[in-house]
Amino acid sequence: MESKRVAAEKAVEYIRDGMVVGLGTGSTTYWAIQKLGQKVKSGLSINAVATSINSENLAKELGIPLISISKIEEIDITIDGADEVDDEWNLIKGGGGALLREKIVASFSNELIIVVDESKKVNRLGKFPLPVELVKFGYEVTQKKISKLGCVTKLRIVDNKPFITDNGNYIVDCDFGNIDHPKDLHTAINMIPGVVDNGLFIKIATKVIVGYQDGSIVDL
Ligand code: ABF
Repeated sequence: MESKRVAAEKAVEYIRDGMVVGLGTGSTTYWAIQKLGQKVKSGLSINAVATSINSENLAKELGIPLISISKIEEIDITIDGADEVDDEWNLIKGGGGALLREKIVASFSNELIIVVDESKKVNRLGKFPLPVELVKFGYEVTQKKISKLGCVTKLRIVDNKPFITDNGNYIVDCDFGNIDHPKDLHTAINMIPGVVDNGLFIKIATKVIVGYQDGSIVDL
């Protein structure tokens, strides 16, 4: 927890009065949202856009003002987590099931700060199965087409039933093994009819902050 918290709280140091802030999803970003809540209580004036219902509810609990994404043109800084970060800052995200809204919010953001603990840093993506969001209609065939790209796919099941994203879709977790060409794979997956998006985030992070158990951080 310490390594996640120190990375997340370091990211909050970049937030200034008047900013529109993207709130990511997951247990690392949880600490950033907690810190933002404290700073809002001491007078920081921001408007936040959440990447999931969970993060939205946490922000509401902490009194962080929220604004609908339909009301803004751009986001100053988004703070979000990741499941894997490679040396070129390509990411695997979506372990928390929020990849679609995370990618939309990231695409609105002038800066995307990724906060992770040291376990997320990898030389090559792929140890973590790649989450892919797909519509329910014909998902069995869509899932088969994804597996033909060279992976073992598993429909995400939570509490003995298919996980449903905040957008009403399914998630399949795809084990490709090592992903040597993430950009090409990202394109190939998203070309499959029925796929909404996938958890590969290709070089859109503008900063990566890694936290370590001893409380140290590397702010890349
Ligand atoms: C979220 O952060 C998800 O995309 C990703 O799965 C998660 C990482 O989880 P955690 O911060 O809890 O390790 O953005």
